Amino acid sequence: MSKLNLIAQLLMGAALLAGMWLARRGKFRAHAFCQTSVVFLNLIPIFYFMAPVFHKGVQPGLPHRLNDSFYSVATAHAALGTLAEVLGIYIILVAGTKLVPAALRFKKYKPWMRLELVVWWLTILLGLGTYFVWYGGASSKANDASAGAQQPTSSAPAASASPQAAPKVVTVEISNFAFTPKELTIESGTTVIWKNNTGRHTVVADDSGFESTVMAAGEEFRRTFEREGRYQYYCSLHGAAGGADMAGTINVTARRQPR
Ligand SMILES: [Cu+2]
Repeated sequence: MSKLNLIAQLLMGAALLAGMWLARRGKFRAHAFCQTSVVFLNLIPIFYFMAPVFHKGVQPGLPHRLNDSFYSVATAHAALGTLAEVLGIYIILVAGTKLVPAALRFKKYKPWMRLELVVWWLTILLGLGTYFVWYGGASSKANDASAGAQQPTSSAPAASASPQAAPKVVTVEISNFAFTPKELTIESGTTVIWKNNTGRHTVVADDSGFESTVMAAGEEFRRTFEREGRYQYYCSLHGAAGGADMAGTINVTARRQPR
């Protein structure tokens, strides 16, 4: 979805440049159609993809995590993108309709339209930045990290060990937008370590009982489960409470062997 949006945004940015060229050629009707289509088409990815992702993944970290590029680039992109979209609709209303009262209308089209094009393209650049911070660079780094971490992990006690040697630490791997194992059963007193191998993810309990920060590749989050029960959790960037998409479950059973 993020890749599809990236391609769509680049195409729309290119269409706006083509539309500018149409205006220069004096083809104003085609110009108006082109620019108007882009501004309104862009409402679809905004409301169906970007706004929900921002709401779920970025808003919870604001403003205290703005020193992390994951939050700051996305926030700048969202702010400038909102401006670009609102300004675009305003220009369309002034230039193409009589809905805007005289006092609020501009008379010189060119400076406003140029400003809009610049703001729009700056938004695209910040969007590219967001894409690479969120989905790009981190994953290639993570591949190295997970390859290097493979050997020490395999020597750790396995989750399926006999009751006599009940493991006190169990690992859940995070990669390919999934938690592995997705469902894990442990004895109470066991510590679960979530190891993030690729991209940025979080571990958030459905009942808010625990919550990690946004983890970069190579980072981990741990929690010791003392109470028996069923703990559902999800990644706040790629999943949702109730087991949707990127989510998992920890079942905590009674300790089989008293100390
Ligand atoms: Cu995730």
